[in-house]
Amino acid sequence: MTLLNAAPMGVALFLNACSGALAAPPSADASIGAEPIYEREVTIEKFAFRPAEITVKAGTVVTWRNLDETPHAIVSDDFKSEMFDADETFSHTYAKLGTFPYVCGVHPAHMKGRVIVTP
Ligand SMILES: [Cu+2]
Repeated sequence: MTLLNAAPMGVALFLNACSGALAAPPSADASIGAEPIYEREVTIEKFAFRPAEITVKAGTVVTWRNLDETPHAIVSDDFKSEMFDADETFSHTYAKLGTFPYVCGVHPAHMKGRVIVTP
């Protein structure tokens, strides 16, 4: 007779343990989702930046993707990339407000672009 009483008790404890374990993760996910991450991509194609001018919010990660067979590089007043080859990328985070021109370090005379950073 005591065995019949013991079984439901065990099931109840098991369910409580499960719901307790499931309760924690959703709140953790919500705090991660609260901070948006801005990303923009500029492609390098036929020795040109496309688009040559972009406007982004402060904190945006801009990624240049080289679609040419030739290596290119991004050179700005604030930073300078290594040369990167076909299908490779280089990323820079624009934290400060302003207008930031850049050129290709390999072909500076005719490969120019700029990033405008707004609040
Ligand atoms: Cu170039």
